[in-house]
Amino acid sequence: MIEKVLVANRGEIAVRVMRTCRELGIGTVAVYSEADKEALFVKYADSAHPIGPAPASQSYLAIEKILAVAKATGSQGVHPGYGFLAENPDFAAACEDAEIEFIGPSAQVLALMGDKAAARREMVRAEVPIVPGTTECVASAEEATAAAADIGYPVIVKPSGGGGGIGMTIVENERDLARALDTSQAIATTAFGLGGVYIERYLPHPRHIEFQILADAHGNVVHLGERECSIQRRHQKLIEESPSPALDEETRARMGEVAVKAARSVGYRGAGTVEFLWSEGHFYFLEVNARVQVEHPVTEMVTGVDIVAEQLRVASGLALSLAQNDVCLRGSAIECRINAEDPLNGFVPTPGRITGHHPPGGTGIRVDSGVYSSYTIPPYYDPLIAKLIVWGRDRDEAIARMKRALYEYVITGVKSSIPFHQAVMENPRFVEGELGTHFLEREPTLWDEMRRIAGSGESLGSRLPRRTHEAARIAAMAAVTAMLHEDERDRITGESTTLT
Ligand code: MV4
Repeated sequence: MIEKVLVANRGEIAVRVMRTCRELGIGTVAVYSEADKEALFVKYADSAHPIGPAPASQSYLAIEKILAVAKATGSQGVHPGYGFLAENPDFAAACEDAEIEFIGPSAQVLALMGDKAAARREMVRAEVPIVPGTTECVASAEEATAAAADIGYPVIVKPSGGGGGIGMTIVENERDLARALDTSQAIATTAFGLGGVYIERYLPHPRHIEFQILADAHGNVVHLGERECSIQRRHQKLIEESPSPALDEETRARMGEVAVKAARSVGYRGAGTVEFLWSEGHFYFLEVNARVQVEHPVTEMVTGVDIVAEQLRVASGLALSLAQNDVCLRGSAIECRINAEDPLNGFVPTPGRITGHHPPGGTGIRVDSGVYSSYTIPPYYDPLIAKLIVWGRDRDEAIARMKRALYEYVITGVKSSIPFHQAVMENPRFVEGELGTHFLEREPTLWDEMRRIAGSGESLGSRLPRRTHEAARIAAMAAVTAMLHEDERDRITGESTTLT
């Protein structure tokens, strides 16, 4: 097994990776930006090394700086977490050149999966169903018009060079196609440096269902069931769960086999996710996420498998610790992403000092977080405070437990998305499992429900003594005010004191 790992990431995922390293007796090395000096992951690591200013381009994306620390510390592996360099083929190749294990798939597989049109061609070859559409980028408006006429409107134009919904344009009819093509190509060029776009049939209100897969270098590939991530806002997932309420046992087995086939066909290694859209009883391959994902804990809760531990085994050349027959899905898990943002004010980010952090506990609760009481959330990165994950024997038990956990969760000093999650847990369509990628747009009453919940004082926090930090601040202010008064009196009487 690898004995020392550099974690090329920050926040909760850096802590998450280091936790497994600690259990396995693997040494941990953190790298951090100037904005993260006080972060939990820096304190957690065996050693921590500054790599530059807050902007990610000068720190968490600076390949040479990170590899210099890896070499200097004798790290045998680099774990990239998610985001930043996680799916960057140049970084994987640079690790390989430096003879350091990149904990993820090969540079070649990363490059293939990063090219969405090429990935679609691979899937056609492997007989994996894709959304009907082109498997090459369209070169001209004429080509696009002909393709869209074949596919049938509405269609969606997608950049081939990147995901996350950036530069995607929905087109209702032929009249709007040429302009949509221009728009998508322009955004794709700016965002990804590649202007190529392809066209798919647009599915109006699909469900987002993804399969977790694990693959080793000995030909073993397994899946750990699915996650449903349909509740999202502007392509940011907010709530994820496993299993999906949409799938029966037979469909799950069929899709799982397809996901394994997809991974096997490209020579995948490590942990990955095969994304599908589910619409009207059919599933279609969307893309592969070649990394550990934010929402991986829901899969860990229903399978009992430590996905990061399997990544570390695979990167060390070992076989997976389990075969498909050993995978057993038990109960139901839900994850709420608790962000530092104000859901009642357009979800604006609310970075700042967390004066109090009291996470929930008890049966079936997991909190993955990179914060602590008195920590200041920097404004430079994504505003995730914590992932709250619950497990129950069935979905109803998981929902009841999530409500209980959200009642217990106390975060003071910054606004959080907790009221949003409380409103969703009360929503009749959510409770029925009627999900889709346009869930929020179709539930305009969620905001009234949130206001009601926020105003009702129905939280443990509202019952606890007033914030001790607040009390201390008021006492300090009172003391300073008293001294200022004293100073004023002294000025008048001609004496002097010094404020200390
Ligand atoms: C789609 C789709 C409908 N049909 N593809 C958005 C993020 C990326 N992972 C895939 N996305 C979608 N792909 C087909 N063929 C619907 C979405 C989608 C979406 C698209 C445009 C604007 C908002 C959206 C919100 C959720 C999902």
